[in-house]
Amino acid sequence: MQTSLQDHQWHIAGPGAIGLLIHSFLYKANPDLPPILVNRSLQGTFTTYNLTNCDQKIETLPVQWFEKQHHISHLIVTTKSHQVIDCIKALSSYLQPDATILLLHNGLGVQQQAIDTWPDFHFYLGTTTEGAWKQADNIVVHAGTGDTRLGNFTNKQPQWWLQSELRDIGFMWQDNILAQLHLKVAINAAINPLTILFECQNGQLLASPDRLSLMRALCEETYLVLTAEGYPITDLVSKVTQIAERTSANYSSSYQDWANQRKTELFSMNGYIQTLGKKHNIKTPTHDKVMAEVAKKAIL
Ligand code: KPL
Repeated sequence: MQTSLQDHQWHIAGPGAIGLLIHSFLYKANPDLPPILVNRSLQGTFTTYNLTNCDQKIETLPVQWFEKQHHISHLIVTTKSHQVIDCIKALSSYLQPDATILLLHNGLGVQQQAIDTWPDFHFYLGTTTEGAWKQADNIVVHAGTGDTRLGNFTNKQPQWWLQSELRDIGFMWQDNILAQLHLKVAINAAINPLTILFECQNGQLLASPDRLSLMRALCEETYLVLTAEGYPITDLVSKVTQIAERTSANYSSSYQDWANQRKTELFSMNGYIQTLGKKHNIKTPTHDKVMAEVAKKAIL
């Protein structure tokens, strides 16, 4: 008999805004087998949360929390990148030996580390442009509809249910997810640290020649490094400029981390480019300088 999403109980680790948004998609797709949230201790103990969308429609959804007797066969990790490895470690005795794990976080580097550490789990990598934020611990605002794309390291077709059933909750399969993730890192590495350095919204990076020339220098180094790694990104400067224009009123995720005294994810953005630079013997002086400056004010 074929299995489907409806037969899998998903666990979600990292109930931030995106984690709860995915919880709501899964819950609505199959209320009979509701997803389970882990990390109770991190996020309080609410039993329902409100999901509000741009039309101000409010839905109240119930929460089922992880209990120690649960076995985890399907896990979505939406924590910050630096929490992923510890999160999987903490859950490892509950995870089935062949568990399916979707990693949905910013940046790169951690995914490879997870695959190397747990070769028997089936890891999938993803990226989302859904816009969501938390108004309070138990209030999620779905601020903008986006895409969530998934793929894997080997580019092999996924188990059929993942491809067909995750479509129910708006997830799409992406054949070359690594190219997509490298493009995202290249964009983040040119925007995110500069928004902390200049304490500004994304669009304000385009407003002065000094900021623009730093952004260009970051792009040039990133281009060389990613080309050596097999991901040449043509017209990176115009891609970055377009994103900065399109998100001009946004404060980048790293800016928000810094402003809220949280650790940033820059180590898996610019830090990833620096690591690849060392691997390919390509110097990255602008990344080094920018990271050193950011380190004076933010937790990297
Ligand atoms: O992904 C982003 C982030 O803030 O992390 C960008 C694209 C820069 C939008 O703010």
